[in-house]
Amino acid sequence: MKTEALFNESRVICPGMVYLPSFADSDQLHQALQPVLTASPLRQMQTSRGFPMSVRTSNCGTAGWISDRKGYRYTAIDPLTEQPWPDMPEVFSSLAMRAATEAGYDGFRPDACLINYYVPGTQMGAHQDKDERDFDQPIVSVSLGIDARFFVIGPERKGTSTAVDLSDGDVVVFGGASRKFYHGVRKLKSATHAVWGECRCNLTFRKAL
Ligand code: MD6
Ligand code: FE
Repeated sequence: MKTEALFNESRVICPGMVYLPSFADSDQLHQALQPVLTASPLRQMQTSRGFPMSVRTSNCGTAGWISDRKGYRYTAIDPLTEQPWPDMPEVFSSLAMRAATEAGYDGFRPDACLINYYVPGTQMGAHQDKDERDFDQPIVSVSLGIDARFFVIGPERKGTSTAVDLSDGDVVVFGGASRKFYHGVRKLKSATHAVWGECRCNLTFRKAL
């Protein structure tokens, strides 16, 4: 479904990575997220070294991304509840498909949505997303709540970074040449959002399996 564009202008951050400001309906996503988090609550996953991650995480969709002492992978079952991850709400998948199409990636059908919650002072170190099967599929990333500075480096961890300040409702589509670029989120500054409170929620939609 192609709808009227809600954003002011889109921008290519680096080859294959498209920024769609104010593309998402934050209130609608907030509402749809609540039953998901009741079914599969946010939790601090363990890194492979046994440390708790600073962000709190959950998932919805047929596959969910997890981290534990055995490493990173996608599972069909939530290890906390021992039940399948909650279904991906229709408003989530339709938004992700529209954003991918807008960015030039037609036919994207996400099966996994990783939900990350940040509070002020937390960050996400430089990493690559490479646990998915098909790197021809993009990742659609939705920023909700308080602002954060997202950075992207390149195919190597070392090097100069390009930063983008992401606000509530902003979407970044990450694909093509930049699909495996190192990226992360700088330490969040204190702020409060009217709906999301003192936190930032990032939804990343993937075709994992
Ligand atoms: C974040 N995002 O924005 C972290 N990964 O909180 C990611 O790690 C990310 O934005 C893959 C593709 C897009 C992303
Ligand atoms: Fe990532």
